Amino acid sequence: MYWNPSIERMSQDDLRLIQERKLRALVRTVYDYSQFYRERFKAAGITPDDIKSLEDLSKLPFTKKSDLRDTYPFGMFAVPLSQVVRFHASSGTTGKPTVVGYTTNDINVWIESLCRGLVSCGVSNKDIVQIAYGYGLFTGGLGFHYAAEKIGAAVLPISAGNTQRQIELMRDLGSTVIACTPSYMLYLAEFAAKMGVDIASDTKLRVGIFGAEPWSEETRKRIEKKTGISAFDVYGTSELSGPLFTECLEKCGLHVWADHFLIEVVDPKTGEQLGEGEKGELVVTTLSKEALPLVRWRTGDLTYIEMEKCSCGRTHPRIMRILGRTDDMVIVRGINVFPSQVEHVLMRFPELGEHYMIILDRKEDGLDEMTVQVELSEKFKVDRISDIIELEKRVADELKSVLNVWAKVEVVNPGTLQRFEGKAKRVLDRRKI
Ligand code: DLL
Repeated sequence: MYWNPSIERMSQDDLRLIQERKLRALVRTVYDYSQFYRERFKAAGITPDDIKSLEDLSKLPFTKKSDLRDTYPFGMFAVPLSQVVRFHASSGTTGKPTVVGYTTNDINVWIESLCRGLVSCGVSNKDIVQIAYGYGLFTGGLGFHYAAEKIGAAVLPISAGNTQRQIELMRDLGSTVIACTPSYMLYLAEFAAKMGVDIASDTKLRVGIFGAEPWSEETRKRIEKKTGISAFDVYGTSELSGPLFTECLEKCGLHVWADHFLIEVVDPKTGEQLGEGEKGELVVTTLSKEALPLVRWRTGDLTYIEMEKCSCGRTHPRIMRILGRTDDMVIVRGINVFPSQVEHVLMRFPELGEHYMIILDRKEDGLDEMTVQVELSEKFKVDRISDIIELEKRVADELKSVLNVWAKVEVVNPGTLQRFEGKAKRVLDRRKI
């Protein structure tokens, strides 16, 4: 099933023509209407006439989060505020907050993109969609809300949190689809079990659309096994609009709607464009956005691109599951460690639960120490403390072989680590405190 079949299955040559036409128009518009971009282009010695085809894309300068912060709140907007109909904002955990704005057309493009995604995950007007992403300044709740309504599904706008109510309403109303962070889904499943509700047999839930934070293939398998649902990945960022790109039923990458977004992957250090299949940082140019158009936006997210037509029939390029962020990589004893690598290892041990925390300390001798706390699985019963010690050693050995750095592993009782309703925070870096 498709939402917009003629576009979703359009030939790649035709998509390319659309992209080239829109890219030329974008460059002209931002040059004419945004002082920020005009100055950037001038500094790079570029005028709109230099951008004729997609091959010219790499001549354009990058934009990044620090640009949005430096020009807070409206310095990168390219329309007068009278044309803005909505704002979203980030909390600004690492500095000044950032504000994003949308025209009516921006909202429509966002909804259109996510409608295509919802339908590609098998969601239809027969579904009841429980939206357990936060509503408000975060884009997850409202993004899913309008798209699910547009396809004619019944929306349950419960937002994140209030976990007992989530389970009760899921059971009583017969929600068939849930949208939330993967870590919140794990918590919901655990909470339901404590209430004596088995999501697989006591509810009608059949599809979950999970994103806003990194998660692994192993976590997908665990969610599906625990709840009996089919779990799909969704990616987006507030600067690009919000949740935008999802997997389809094939589950082999997330479709990026090429009529609205032009993607590249670049070497995070040098900024050099990388080829299809090569891992690097995702860079996105928005082809339709009006209020906050982004030229070569450095997302900070690591992935690779697959151009081949998907077996679902969609021709648009795919990005693979996000492998991590350039800035959530931690350096431990000089070695680069991504939290997603740690999750990947932990989830391979059936004895372990899904909740974990990475703690970084600096010892008196100046050396870094990494501790990985992870819960024992509820199902795994231990009689002797020596079993735990042996398990900790096996996990530490496996982490060492994958990460190349030693981590102290502490297996803790189920239910003891912090749970998250929104984005999970898995790293506590006490070296900086
Ligand atoms: O998280 C938008 C969103 C809402 C996406 C609901 C999916 C579902 P921000 O708060 O601006 O926007 O955070 C964007 O979250 O740069 C990634 O690092 C991370 N992220 C988002 N989706 C995924 C995903 C929303 N599927 C930042 N896998 C991005 C891994 C993700 N990381």
